[in-house]
Amino acid sequence: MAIQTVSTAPFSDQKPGTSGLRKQVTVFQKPNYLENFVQAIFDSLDSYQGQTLVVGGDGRFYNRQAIQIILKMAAANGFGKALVGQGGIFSTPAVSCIIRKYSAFGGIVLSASHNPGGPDGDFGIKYNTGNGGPAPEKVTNAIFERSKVIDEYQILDAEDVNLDRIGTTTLGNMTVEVLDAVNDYAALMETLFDFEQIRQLLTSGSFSMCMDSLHAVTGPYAKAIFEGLLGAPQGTVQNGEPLEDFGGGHPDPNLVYAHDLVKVMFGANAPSFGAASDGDGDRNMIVGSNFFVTPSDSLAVLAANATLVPGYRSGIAGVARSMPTSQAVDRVAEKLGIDCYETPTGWKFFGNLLDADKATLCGEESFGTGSNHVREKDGLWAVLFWLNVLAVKGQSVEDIVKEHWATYGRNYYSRHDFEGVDKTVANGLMDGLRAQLPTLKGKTLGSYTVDYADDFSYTDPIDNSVSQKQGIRIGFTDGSRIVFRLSGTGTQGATLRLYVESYESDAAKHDIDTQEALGELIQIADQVAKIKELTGFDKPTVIT
Ligand code: VG1
Ligand code: CO
Repeated sequence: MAIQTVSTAPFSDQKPGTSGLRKQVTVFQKPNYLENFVQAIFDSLDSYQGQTLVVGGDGRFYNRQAIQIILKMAAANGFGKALVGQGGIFSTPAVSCIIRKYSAFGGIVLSASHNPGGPDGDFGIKYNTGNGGPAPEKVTNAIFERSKVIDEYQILDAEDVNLDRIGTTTLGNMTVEVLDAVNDYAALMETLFDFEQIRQLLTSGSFSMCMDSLHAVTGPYAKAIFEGLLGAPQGTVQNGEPLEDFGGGHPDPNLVYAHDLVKVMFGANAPSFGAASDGDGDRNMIVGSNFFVTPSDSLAVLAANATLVPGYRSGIAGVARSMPTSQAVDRVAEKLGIDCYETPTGWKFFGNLLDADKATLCGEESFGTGSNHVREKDGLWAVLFWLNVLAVKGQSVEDIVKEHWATYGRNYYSRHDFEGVDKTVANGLMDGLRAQLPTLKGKTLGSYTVDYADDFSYTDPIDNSVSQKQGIRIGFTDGSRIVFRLSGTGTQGATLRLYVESYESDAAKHDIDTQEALGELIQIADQVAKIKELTGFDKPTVIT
């Protein structure tokens, strides 16, 4: 088996976005495209010779081929060992768990998360560091710089590895160990949650649950944990077979794309509890009987109830949320007397806070919640957390959330996505907003007065790195906010995200329809940014 050095020419478009490099499958299939990026990753790392690399993906189309290439390149570049999930499968939180458990040097995650898959869909790749978390910007910038000048890569000329058989083989001088994809992750969950109490709830006969894996990676994890370890009836997990194209759907757990779950949970005789997760298993959607829990509220409820759960019994050190996430969790932190951090969008910004034990729970409005148990957001962890809280409190999802609002007040919150906007138009819209920023403060817009208007900039409190232009915020004197940003995970055109939030302390006003409660702010956002006029969209593509 010989190491081959292959000449190549750089691609100019390998800049990682919010979460790694995401492109259409057809782009990744171009000769040398994947190889260049993988070599750029390795070239940006120091001292990994003889060390361990974790490799796994969400099972989407091109996953297996990509893993074979990465393994042969890792062997040629001098890694000592690779840990791979059986069938090439690992959920994103499972990769994080495995990196940490086996003290690996780092890992490569293959996924485009919530983006559709299949030959005409998307593919993605990202590098995670030794703490198990997505590489920070310092590293992703170095990878991008390297990708712009790369002229050769190294790959082993060898047979493909059998990814389906658990056990150890060799590839040149590198050992390849194929691991059961679920076991280590499930074992970690058992250390955090009261499985016995959850089992009693799920087998009591008075509680029912529906988990929708959207034909994506959590199927085998959810079946093993809920139907296996926790005794829930067969069929609790729906759409539980991971498919290379996710059955043609968007593996995105929201009210639009998780339509099968929505039908069950908002239909007659709805189960007590419903949940869904995304392509790579790091997102979660929580629903009660006829009741949707916003991810921002979910984070706040988990923080408020953390000590009911064994893994967090002794309290949480702090919380962190991405900037566009609602401020519901801030109120919980205030009451608990702990710090609340506000970071840019993307899980990579939570890593330092988690490592330094400044934050224990983190969350994003985009259906991502997690804790210091790994360094990724974790869909099934959030589902188990909710089940554990439900088992202890013996209340319905709706009662828990309404009680939470009565205690802390309600942050009405919604995100409007405008998908497939022309890139130039979207950039023009953001530039137009930026140009207005200096003049907005003190202005009256409808019944609101602008308190501040800026382009969010974040200084990491641990390493002092600065990230600028992370979203335009317009805050009003009563605490309401509108936020605009462009997505960094899409692969075609641009997606404009509008985030709208207002606060209501009066419990008598907690039952208003969200779009109605935010109606005036939504109108103001459209006027200020000229969304309809510039994009030609008369309504958002997705409202959550
Ligand atoms: C979106 C979400 C962001 C999330 C990211 C990755 O990014 O808004 O909160 O961290 O996806 O999620 P953007 O740039 O499109 O808004 V996932 O599940 O890829 O890993
Ligand atoms: Co994801």
